[in-house]
Amino acid sequence: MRIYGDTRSGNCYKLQLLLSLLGKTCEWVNVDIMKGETRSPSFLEKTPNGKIPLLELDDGRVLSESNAIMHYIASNTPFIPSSPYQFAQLLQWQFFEQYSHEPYIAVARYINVYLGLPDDKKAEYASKQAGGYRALAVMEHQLTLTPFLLGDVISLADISLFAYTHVAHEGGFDLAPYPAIRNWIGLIREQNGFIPMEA
Ligand SMILES: N[C@@H](CCC(=O)N[C@@H](CS)C(=O)NCC(=O)O)C(=O)O
Repeated sequence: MRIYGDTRSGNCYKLQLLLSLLGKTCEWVNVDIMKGETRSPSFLEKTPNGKIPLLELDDGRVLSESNAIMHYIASNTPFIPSSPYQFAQLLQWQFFEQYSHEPYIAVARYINVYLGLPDDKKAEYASKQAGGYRALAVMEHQLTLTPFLLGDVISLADISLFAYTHVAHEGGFDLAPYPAIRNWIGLIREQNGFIPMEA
């Protein structure tokens, strides 16, 4: 099993963090998105959508989409709740992450960290702030009620949302007004097997 990824990408870090929390390892193949390596013919042959992370199994089958890959890696572990309601809540947070959080916070971070906030991207960067803060408010609401997103126990929902939330400042987001989120970030950092995102 191998993962094609970029260590600065939150979507890829989700998998590195999950594997480490589970005490598992996996071959890592570095893909440089800034050099266009996700658009090379050989990579597109593996995955026509041309995105990382990509999981490749030993028999050649592949899986894309970070949150789907997490379900494969964590199957039959406590990171996926067995109750149907809690399982649906897990999906709820992962769909929220992809539609209401990542497109704002991760994209603002990409414009700043990867592209260096060029003048022609400043308007797009600014346009991401309101949506990002809306997503943070939704998380803050839940995390004032429960220590983790699904309740008392860490799950894939927390890993999916931790990836870009803990580096939200790199997209211009100030976490100071979100004490419950900051507490939750601390709880995740205290988990056995936690590894930081590579700079
Ligand atoms: N929804 C996808 C998003 C994947 C994604 O946007 N990956 C970015 C890096 S974080 C990428 O591959 N960008 C390069 C490209 O689009 O060519 C997931 O969760 O895996």
